[in-house]
Amino acid sequence: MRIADCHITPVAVPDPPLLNAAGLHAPYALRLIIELVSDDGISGWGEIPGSKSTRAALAQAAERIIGIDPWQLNAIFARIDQLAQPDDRGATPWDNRAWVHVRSAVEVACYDLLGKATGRPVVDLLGGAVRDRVPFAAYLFYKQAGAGGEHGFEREPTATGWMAARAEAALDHAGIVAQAQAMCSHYGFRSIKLKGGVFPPDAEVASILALREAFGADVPLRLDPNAIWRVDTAISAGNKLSGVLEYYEDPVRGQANMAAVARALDIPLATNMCTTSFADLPGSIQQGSEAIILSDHHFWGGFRASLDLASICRVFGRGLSMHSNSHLGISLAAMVQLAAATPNDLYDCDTHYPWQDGHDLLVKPLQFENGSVALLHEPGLGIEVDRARLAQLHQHYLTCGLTERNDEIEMQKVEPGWSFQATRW
Ligand code: GKR
Ligand code: MG
Repeated sequence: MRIADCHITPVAVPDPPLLNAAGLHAPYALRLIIELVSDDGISGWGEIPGSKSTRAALAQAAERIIGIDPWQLNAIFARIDQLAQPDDRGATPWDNRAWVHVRSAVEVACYDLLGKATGRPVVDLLGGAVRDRVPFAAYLFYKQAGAGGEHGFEREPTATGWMAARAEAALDHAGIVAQAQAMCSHYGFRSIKLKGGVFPPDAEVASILALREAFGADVPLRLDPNAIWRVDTAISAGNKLSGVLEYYEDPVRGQANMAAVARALDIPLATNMCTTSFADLPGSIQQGSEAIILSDHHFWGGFRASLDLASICRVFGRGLSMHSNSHLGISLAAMVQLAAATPNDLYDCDTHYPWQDGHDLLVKPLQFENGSVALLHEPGLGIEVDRARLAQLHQHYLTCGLTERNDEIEMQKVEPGWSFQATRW
């Protein structure tokens, strides 16, 4: 079997006006969909974040892998490595590197292809399942009232039963609690993460305390200010949340700062911003900067790299959770196959999927039940892509005018003069 063709389709998916440390989500989240076609006509799919630079890198890689046997992942990665340029994740909450995403897109699509060619689910190609369902956490966001673009996202009844979660956003603890209740009752989530770094720290601490009061001690809570707090701020907020947070995600920037916060608090620290590559791991272990790493196959470079990370976490006694950006069902299916093959105890994984629910490009979108998604046992990722939907989302891409994620610019549209600060409070 050979890779005979590769199609890369940029898509734009409606996204609500979610706030974070870097500003505001645009009305559309950008993703790249890759389809590898084998010489015997089998398609393998992958999905990654969709910036212009990543698209250019993926197009270069695609040319170099035509004609290779998709089983030869080492040879495929060697070809990608010949092209790869050093790149930087940047200071934003999301990861701006192109080449880790390219490796992930190609590897996931190859695994989907190989699974289909052999009649086995990807999880079997990764060593077999250690769990049959993968639990996820509710992912709460403060929202910007009135933003959200022309498609009138707030009016689309795409996730019936939890419109409250999509209603007015404000610094309103009751609103955050209502969002959590709606999301948990619709999807059955049993843990909750609040995206912070938006309002002054005491306000976000108050939101967490309101969630604790509403949900009780049995529902684990997490807060993620995306690294824009100072060490003293993070320690003082952390002291108010001791015994309340399951983990404290990237309260500050950089391993040395994370280590200082970790030493001062009895709450485990987690990261998807300060330890994000294999090169970062020695520093993390030496300094003790975090107890939990949020893996993400999109930016650790694929399934095998994520399983390598999982092994290192087991050796060094680090916990493992899973990070997410706005995504569609191909990514969700890949996350589920990977989590099912990961032999670590896993914290409930992150997913933005509820914010994209109803806009998916799968013929049969994956379903959440009691907060978890069942592992699909069909060949490959177990999914079928709806080509008409794919074409529609590509059409959104062509008309929406976005080619890069830039939450700062979106924020400036509603608050002129607003600027992203790497450390704000
Ligand atoms: O979607 O606004 C967002 C998040 O802040 C995202 O960009 C982060 O990468 O979810 C992420 C996180 O856990 O830091
Ligand atoms: Mg995070």
